[in-house]
Amino acid sequence: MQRSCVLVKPDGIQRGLIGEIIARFERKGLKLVGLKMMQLDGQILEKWYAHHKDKPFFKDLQRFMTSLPIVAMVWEGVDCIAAMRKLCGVTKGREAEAGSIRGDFAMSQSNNLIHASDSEESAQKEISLIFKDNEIFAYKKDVELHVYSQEERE
Ligand code: 3AN
Repeated sequence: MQRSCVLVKPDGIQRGLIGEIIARFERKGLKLVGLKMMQLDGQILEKWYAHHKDKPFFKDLQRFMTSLPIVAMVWEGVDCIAAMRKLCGVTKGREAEAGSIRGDFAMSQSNNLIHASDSEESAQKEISLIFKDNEIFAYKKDVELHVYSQEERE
């Protein structure tokens, strides 16, 4: 199964949306396999957003993401990365589809509540920046018998 690394960003925590966001992923049928609260530092951020390092908004992004705690999670499911991105909505909150997390709760392009990995490569990089191997849990969840067909589970 595929894994995605998700952050509830500082604005998501300040706005009391941790539970709402987790509930949406749980209801979808995704499996939570790692969870921690932490404060990111500049070093992690530079690696995390290496592709944005030269963008004009990078300094503000770095300040925003390291200013307050975040909640980091690893979720698992079939084609989890694309499914998560749909649930999050597009980057600019005020243009995000109604029904998505950003579409329902965000207006901003920078304060957009949540991060979700955009490819398998970034998911692997992001997970390894934040989680140790023993902080990711492999366990059975019986509801997956109903969430997926047998073919999809294999
Ligand atoms: P997404 O989070 O939807 O994958 P990315 O990877 O393009 O979007 O951007 C990463 C983060 O950088 C966004 N979540 C947002 O906080 C910030 N960001 C992206 N584009 C802008 C922009 N034009 N102005 C300010 N902040 C931005």
